[in-house]
Amino acid sequence: GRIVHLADYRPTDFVLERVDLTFELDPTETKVEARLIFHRREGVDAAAPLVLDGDDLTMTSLLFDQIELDPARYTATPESLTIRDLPESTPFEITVVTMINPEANTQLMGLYRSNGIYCTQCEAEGFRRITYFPDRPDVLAVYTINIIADKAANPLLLSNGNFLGGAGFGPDKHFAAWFDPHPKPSYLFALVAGDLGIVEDTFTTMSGREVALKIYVEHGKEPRAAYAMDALKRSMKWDEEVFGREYDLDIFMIVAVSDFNMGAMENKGLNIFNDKYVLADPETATDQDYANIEAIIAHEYFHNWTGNRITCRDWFQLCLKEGLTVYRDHEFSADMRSRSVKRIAEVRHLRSEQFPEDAGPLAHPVRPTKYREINNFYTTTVYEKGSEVTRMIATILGRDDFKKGMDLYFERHDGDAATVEDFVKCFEDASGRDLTQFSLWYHQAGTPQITVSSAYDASAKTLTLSLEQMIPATPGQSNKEPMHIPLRFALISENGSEATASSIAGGDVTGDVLHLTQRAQSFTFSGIGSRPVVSLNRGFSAPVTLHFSQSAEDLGHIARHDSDLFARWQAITDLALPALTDAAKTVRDGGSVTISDAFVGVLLAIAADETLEPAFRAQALTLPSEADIAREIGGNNDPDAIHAGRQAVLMAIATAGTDVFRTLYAAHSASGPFSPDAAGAGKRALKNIALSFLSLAENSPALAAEAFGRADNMTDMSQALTILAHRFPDAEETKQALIAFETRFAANALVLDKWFTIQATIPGAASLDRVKALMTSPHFQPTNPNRVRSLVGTFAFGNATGFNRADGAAYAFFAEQILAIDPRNPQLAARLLTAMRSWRLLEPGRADKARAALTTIEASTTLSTDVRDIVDRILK
Ligand code: BAL
Ligand code: ZN
Repeated sequence: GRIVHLADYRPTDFVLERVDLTFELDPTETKVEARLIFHRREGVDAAAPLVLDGDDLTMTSLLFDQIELDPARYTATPESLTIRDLPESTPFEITVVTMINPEANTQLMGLYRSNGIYCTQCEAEGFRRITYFPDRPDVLAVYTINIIADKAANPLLLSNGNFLGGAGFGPDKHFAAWFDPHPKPSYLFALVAGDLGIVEDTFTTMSGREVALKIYVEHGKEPRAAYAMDALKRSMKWDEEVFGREYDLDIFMIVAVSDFNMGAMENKGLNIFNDKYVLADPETATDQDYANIEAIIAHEYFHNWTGNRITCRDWFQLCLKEGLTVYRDHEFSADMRSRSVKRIAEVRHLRSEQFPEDAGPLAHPVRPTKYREINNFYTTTVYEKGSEVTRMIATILGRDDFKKGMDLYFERHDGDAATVEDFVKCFEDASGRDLTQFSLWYHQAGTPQITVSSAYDASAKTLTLSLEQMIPATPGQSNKEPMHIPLRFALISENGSEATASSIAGGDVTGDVLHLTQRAQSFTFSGIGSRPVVSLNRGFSAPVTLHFSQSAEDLGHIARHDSDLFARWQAITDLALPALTDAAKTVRDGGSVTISDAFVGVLLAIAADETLEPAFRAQALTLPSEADIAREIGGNNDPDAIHAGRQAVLMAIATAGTDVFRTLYAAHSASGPFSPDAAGAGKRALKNIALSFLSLAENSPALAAEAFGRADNMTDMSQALTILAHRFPDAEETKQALIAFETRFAANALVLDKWFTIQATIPGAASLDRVKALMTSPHFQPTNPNRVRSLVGTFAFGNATGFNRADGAAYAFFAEQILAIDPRNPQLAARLLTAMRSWRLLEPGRADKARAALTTIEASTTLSTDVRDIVDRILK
């Protein structure tokens, strides 16, 4: 595919006035008739042809103003339709008929079938697989949709907007008509047809309108949609209260399908979801599943304003809707749950997914300037870093001005296809602040590295904080300008209280936010009576890495006393990381691992502190991951040493803390009635991490086996099974538990995904054979993205020792899988392949083998654009 550049953006030559689509559904021969009314945009050359996008299309008829068009006036290929000699200014109508095969559509883009259900996925460029169209987000039109289908097999016929009516159509068929009054781009089109169960409710909006809410799931699964419905109603209410946004149609529908590339999709009035993010009950869903469902239901709903009412001018602006909507769903979850614990989880995710992306060959700005395949830009940089950039605007402006800026954005751009510049301008206009330098966050890739030192002068009673920012080079960007980095801070006195300066020199400080704007900058705080401990980047106010050599005593002080729980967790992490990197090094050098009593002391004190919420204590006890340690070491990595070192540290903590863990386990084991809320989830998390340490200390599967047998919910059951499988893979108890789990949930594919994942992530070289064996399981379906991700994906992304076995056999296996998946589903294959993006950080032996596997992929002559783009960039 050719490279698309932001600099080449220009509006279309023709304005699309309206769209009428008629679908005659058939599993293999669906007929799509599209009637499109256009007029030439003012000022456009009278000779300019109309060029419509297509992808793999077969056209059977083309009318111009209802009359068959002379073949001399058009050129149709599977990839485009070009029509010449068009009227200079009067509107004209094109009626084009295409034939498509939903059953054969394994890419899951456009119109396809999933478990007998017709459904669509059009973002980013799937609509062109349905009909010829100006398939770009700045072409907004009003759509009328007619659906004709076999009545018995498809009692439900759904599309965007409001239902107009329906009737019988011949002996066996029926039809339904839908009208969406809101102009929208084609990527928000949706159609669903089939036979599904329904869960219904209503929501009364703030202006008193009643909205019908409908969630469609496979028959028999209706009870498992109750939590999603509850999350939807809470989302609707929250968006009214916090952002003043009211829903705008009479009906809001969600459909769960089992074959889906993404998590979910925000089609206007008709969200389509991966069933994994709709279905939940205590027996089958973990606390993490509940949290994900709540967040994703909210995310897609919030898109109705940030994405649909205000959409993107072009795909370079993807963060305009995604970064902002992730920020909104993060805030929603923070309000529904514990804000600090939610923030810790967000930062863990950002560090483990986005930081490696930003530090590797796939690094790109939040607002990229070029792409070869837009599917490959639905990244954690666009989403999660994009959300952090929005959060920083809120931090810099403060709550009131941020709200004014959002209100202005909704008012000024409702109905627009907007840009990042439009968005930022609203905050500048609302606050009077200049955000020019801040905007570099959208344009410069790479995680800023900030070196910090502090000096206290007792006689002058001043504290000087010196900061230096460095933004690493990333592909295509070698020289970076200094950025505007908002750092929340506190100066914590010996007694734990926060010191306030009488004056601050050296830069802009507003409230508790220090604005680092120069490459090197020193801030001097006066009137500080005794040496404080500096707590910096509280709440993770900026997505940066701090290099601040604070002593273990100072970190311990923050860990025990900071009023910001996030900062306490961060201090624990800062104590843990050197212990873990040292342990990896010691293992590699053949030594035996020891860890400091001070660190273990802080950790166990927090574990046992009943004044702290259990979810926070569980987070504190969850040490940095192997990937975190690898990133900290930074290169020449040996995943086996990292794993062994981490295990040794865990064992030392388990041994020292056995009494604490026994007490915690006993205190939180009493199983009251299950409730999926944050408080219940926190208790389960703490109990299960205590179980994990106890199992380690006792070096026995007995406790976990007992917990597995007793579990009355999926969180406890899957945690116990994970401990068994990961710590005692060869124990009889583990074998029994795996069989029991498989047997009990044989009919539930989503639960079996957990069974695949737990086994695919068992550490060690033997896991490759295990994964290969699991691929022959009758439960494994290579055509279903969730199955592939749960087995092959988690092996590649989440099993560092297994995937990076020293002989390179897992890389070779993975390359084969990528080449097998690619012809079926390029998007899935490309996404999986990003698991290899950090291959250059491995020790040379493994890195060579990884390169060899990547080269095998690169050598294929039949790669999709998706995989070609990723493999080329990873190898570059
Ligand atoms: N727009 C793609 C799915 C999502 O981010 O909501
Ligand atoms: Zn989104």
